[in-house]
Formats: sequence, structure tokens, C-alpha cells
Amino acid sequence: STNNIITCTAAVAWEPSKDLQLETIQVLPPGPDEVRMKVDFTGVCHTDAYTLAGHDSEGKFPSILGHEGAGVVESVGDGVTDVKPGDHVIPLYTAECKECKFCKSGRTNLCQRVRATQGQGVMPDGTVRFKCRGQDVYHFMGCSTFSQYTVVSKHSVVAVDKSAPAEKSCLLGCGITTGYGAATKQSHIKGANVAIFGVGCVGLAAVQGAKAAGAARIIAVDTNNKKKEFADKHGATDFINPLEIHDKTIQQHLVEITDGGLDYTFDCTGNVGVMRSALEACHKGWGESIIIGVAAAGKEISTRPFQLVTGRVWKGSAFGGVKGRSELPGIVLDYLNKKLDVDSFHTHSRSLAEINEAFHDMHGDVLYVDL
Ligand code: NAD
Ligand code: AHE
Ligand code: ZN
Repeated sequence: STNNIITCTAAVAWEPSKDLQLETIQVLPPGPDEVRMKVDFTGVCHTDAYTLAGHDSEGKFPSILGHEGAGVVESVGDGVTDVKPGDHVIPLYTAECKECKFCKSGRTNLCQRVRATQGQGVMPDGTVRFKCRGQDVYHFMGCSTFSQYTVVSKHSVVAVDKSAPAEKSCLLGCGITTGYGAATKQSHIKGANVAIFGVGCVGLAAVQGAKAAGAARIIAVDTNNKKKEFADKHGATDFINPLEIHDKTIQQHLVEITDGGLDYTFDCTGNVGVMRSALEACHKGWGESIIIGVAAAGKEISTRPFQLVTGRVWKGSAFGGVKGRSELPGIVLDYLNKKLDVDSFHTHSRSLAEINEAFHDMHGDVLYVDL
């Protein structure tokens, strides 16, 4: 273990709805069961924007946001055996301790070992590893990748193949794994009819997952016609713009063209109206709808209970249901073996100094439509 403090640059979120501020910060050494890593690349995700906008009930300020990163272990604290300095790693906002009730259940990826402190923006011992201008700065989602160096719990990081380029593999820290995992984890998706609502990063990855898992029909639903080209490329068999469906709802249309509805639907928009459509587009008796999108604060979902009484299932998934330490290295190998396309998701590059522009890049091509 090491005792040195690292001085480096980070983008600090001082308060909600303000641009991130580039700052010189101090990163304290990793404590027991902690890992300090150099962050080489990070993605920006809508969830970072959501928290920065003040919509996250767990949002803390000042903090260092970012949770879709990749880099190299710099040093480790006592008790860390699974990663060592020099390892190429991806931090995990969904930790995996392999020991808690959740990890041992075999029924969920939602490890709870560090989840309570993670939500409070602190390390498991209740303190922070970031200082800026003499002040404590909070962690975010157990990752804080908008910094040149960060400290994470040993349960919240996994070593991956060194040959994976970090500017691509960082995207496996959230968006791509979320969509790909959510689709591939559905046990009866082979031969199934599937609809994916919203084909941005998460939705396109779900299209890829559905194709990899052998789904029969993969219908991409998006209000932005520019997304058709991407949906086709990733394996969608159909593209439907709900704004071009007249005299009936999108769910009625989908039920009509699929002989009674979809076996699986996925919400990848975060829009609660879309979530309802996705549920109601499911086949009576067995269709399952999986919520992936993060809805704005205060929003609630609704449908007639009859929809569930008659066998449709409403569920959701975080990080694609993927157990990070056990399963992410294999997904990185899927990428390296060209089973999973990650490269085409890398559309823009920015330096850390341009991080606010990166948020604008992310919002640039999005057309949010409340139907
Ligand atoms: P994105 O902006 O890239 O994609 C959203 C897509 O939805 C866009 O193509 C947009 O045109 C489309 N859309 C908007 N309104 C629509 C409507 N009414 N009907 C159909 N399509 C519509 O976003 P993303 O990065 O793919 O993320 C999607 C959501 O997933 C976000 O809410 C994000 O916060 C969430 N997310 C959740 C998890 C998780 O673990 N559950 C992980 C990552 C991201
Ligand atoms: N903190 C928010 C909830 C945000 C949320 O749902 N986060 C997703 C990941 S989004 C990744 O871009 C998630 O993993 N949720 C499960 C969990 O344990 O946080 C709130 O409403 O408080
Ligand atoms: Zn994310």
C-alpha cells in the first residue's frame, strides 16, 4: 500500500445545473480494501446529466461525477488481492462482493455490500478520498471517473484484458453492457419477437444482444428517423417511428403486426409514457417488458392492472443484470473477439478540459418526445 497523495485534474460538480469546473484536486491514498486507479477514458452518460441537473435523489455536491470509465490500477490498499498495480480495469457502479445475500442469491446482480455508502457519495468507511480547495468532495456511483485519478472499493472494480483499448472499453462500464446484458439475460429470447423502444446507446446495444441471443424479430421503435440506419446496422429487422402511426397507439400497432404482441419489450428511453406502451405491446399471457431507462424525478408509471392480471410481466434491470466482477471480463472478450460491436458506439472524442462540450455532444442528436 502507498501513502502518497496524488495531485491531478478533475471536473468538479460544485452545484446542480452549473457547468462542471476543471480543478486541481488531491486524491488520497487507497484505504484498506480500496483501489486507486488512473482513469484513461470515460464516457458521459445521461445519468451523469440527470444527477448534475439536480434530478437524482442521491445527488450530492460538490462531487466528481462519471461512472463509465476505464484505466489502470495505480496502487491498492491492504486486503486487495484481485487487482494489482498495472492491471487494466473498469470501475463498477454495480458492485459485486460475492458474499452478501444479494450476490449469493443467484437471482440478481444488485450487490448491496457498498450500496448504502455509495448512494451517500462516500467510501464504505464513510469518508471521501477527494479534496479540492481544502474541501471534501463527494464520490459518485462508486466510480467518479471525471478525474485523472479516482479511488474505488475493491468490490467495485474488475480487471479486464489488457489488449482492449480503454477509449472503447470504457463504454462497457455502463451503456453498452446495460443494453446488451438486459437482452441476453432474458431466458426465452431465442426465437422471440422483441421490440426495443429508444435506440440510443442502450437500445442499440439491446438490439445487438437480442440478435446475438437469436431473437426472431427485433423491432426498433424510435421517434427520430435518423436512428433507423443504426438500428438496421445492429440487427433490427424493423424500424417504426411512433409519430408516423396514426389513428391508433404504437402499442395497438405493434400488437397487430406481431399476431398478438411481443414476447419481450425494452424501454430504453426513460419516458414513463413509453414504458406504458412497452408493457401494453406485450403478448397476453407471457409477454415481458423490461424497464432500463431512468425516469426523471417524481415520474410514476401506470397501466390498467388487467394488463398484468392477463399475464404480462413488468420488470426492470440495472447494468443489464450483469455481475461485474464475474461477467464483465467475458463481455470485454466478446468485444475483442468481434462478437460484440463496441467501436461504432464511439462517436465523439473530447479532452477532460472539454467535458461540458461532451455533455452537449450527448444531448445534440436527441429528440425527446412525450407521446
Ligand atoms: P439516448 O438518448 O442515446 O437514447 C434514447 C433514444 O430514445 C433516442 O434515440 C431518442 O430518439 C429515443 N426516444 C425519445 N423519446 C422517444 C419516444 N417517445 N418513443 C421512442 N423513442 C424515443 O439514451 P441512452 O444513453 O441510450 O440511455 C437511455 C436511458 O437509459 C436513459 O434514461 C439512461 O439514463 C438510462 N440508463 C439506464 C441504465 C440502467 O442500468 N438501468 C444504464 C444506462 C443508462
Ligand atoms: N439514483 C437514482 C436512480 C438512478 C438509477 O436508476 N441508476 C441505475 C443506473 S443508471 C446508469 O446510467 C441503477 O443502477 N440503479 C440501481 C441502483 O442500485 O442504483 C435515484 O432515483 O435515487
Ligand atoms: Zn450510465
